[in-house]
Amino acid sequence: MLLRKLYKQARYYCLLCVVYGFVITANGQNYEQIQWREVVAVLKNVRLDTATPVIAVIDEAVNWSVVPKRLFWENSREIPDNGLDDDGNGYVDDVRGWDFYHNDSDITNDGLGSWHGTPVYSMLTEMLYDELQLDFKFLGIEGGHSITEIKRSLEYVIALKRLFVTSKGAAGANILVLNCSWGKEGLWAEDFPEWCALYNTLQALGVLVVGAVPNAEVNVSEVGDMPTLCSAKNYLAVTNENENGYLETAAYSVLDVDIAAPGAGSVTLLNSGKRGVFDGTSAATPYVSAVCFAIYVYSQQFLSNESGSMPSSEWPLLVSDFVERGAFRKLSLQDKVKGGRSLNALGAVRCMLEYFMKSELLSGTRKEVELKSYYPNPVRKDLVFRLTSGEACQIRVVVYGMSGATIYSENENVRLGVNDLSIDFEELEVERGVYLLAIEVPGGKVLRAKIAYLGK
Ligand SMILES: [Ca+2]
Ligand SMILES: [Ca+2]
Ligand SMILES: [Ca+2]
Repeated sequence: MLLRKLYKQARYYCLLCVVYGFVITANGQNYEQIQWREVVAVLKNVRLDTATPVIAVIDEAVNWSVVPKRLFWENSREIPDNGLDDDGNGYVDDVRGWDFYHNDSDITNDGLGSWHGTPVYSMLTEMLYDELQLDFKFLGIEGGHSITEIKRSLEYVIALKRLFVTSKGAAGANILVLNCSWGKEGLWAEDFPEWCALYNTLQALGVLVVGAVPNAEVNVSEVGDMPTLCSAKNYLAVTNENENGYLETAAYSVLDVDIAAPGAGSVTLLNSGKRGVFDGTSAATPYVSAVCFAIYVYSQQFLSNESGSMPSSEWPLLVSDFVERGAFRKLSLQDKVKGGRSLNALGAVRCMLEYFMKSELLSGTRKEVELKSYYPNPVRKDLVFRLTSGEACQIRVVVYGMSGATIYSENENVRLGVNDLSIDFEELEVERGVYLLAIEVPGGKVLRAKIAYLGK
């Protein structure tokens, strides 16, 4: 398996932090960059009464002491540990998925889990269960090493979804999204028509597949990559960007890579049970999968509220359309990804709510600009202040003297996330004294801080 994660040093510090003597430690997933908490605030209170949705994961083993076993789908027609294939699907005792690598029913590697599989499940669990509090199950599958293994694991997903459809929900699994944080480089779609055809079958059954591109600065359209190049409409190829919106040692193509997501600097529960960095395109992919899954689940709810229905094959296209249209369009990605797209969970939800005419759910979710810190205070020369913003926007930074006179006034563009700005008090050529820093932000609010200037 070409697992798409890089071992590398996490950059836990920035230059400013070192200069000013404090350290920022990454401690979670990059929710701010994709506006996930805003999505949670909008969707968490929407009642769901559809059949338990399932997100399938093809990856390495999972550690159930890190990701709870109860979150895993259970095969109701298979009796555990009796050595028999009770449901006659060709797999003996496949109560909780199947391990296509070792060809057995244990997807935990004897309880040990794995360094790649566990954090992929952890990321999805944190987003969908801990944050969104969604009632869902994982279908856990080990596989993805050889092409035969990949095909068999995809066929397993197909069989379970098909059974769910034909039994009208009495058996099988209601699989909506399949996360594949892997792929095979240097291969071409024309050489693997049967492999590519499986994605068309998955689409017919309403399964959206989200997969990783390589952790290398290569153009997948030129060097080959599978299944990225299958060009299946229900397959989203994901690359990895950093907090500045640039690709982070990740593959690209404006023809074949659908979206970037902030895998770089991502922290989640590792196989050890401790929090740590899990990054690369393998981490970028679960962000997109989780957003797609949430969009899919709530879209189905909204449609069923209208007593509407839609052919299965249309669902993956509707969901990916919301995610693609709602994405940020970044200049930094315009030569790297289709449309310069970067995952924006709130943007995707906004598209969904507009489509279902539920935009009123969005009211009050605008994420405001906040003043997080300013230092040093008192100041001799450069005053540095840190703002966070829920969207790219323009602000006005003003410094007033205590008499009310305007000493300094500039418009600044802030980007989504953390912004460090500074003012050189020495250049203002003012007397020692107390000044007021005022930051005018969209919506009419003004953020204020008193600054003591020590003079030259
Ligand atoms: Ca079986
Ligand atoms: Ca059995
Ligand atoms: Ca096993």
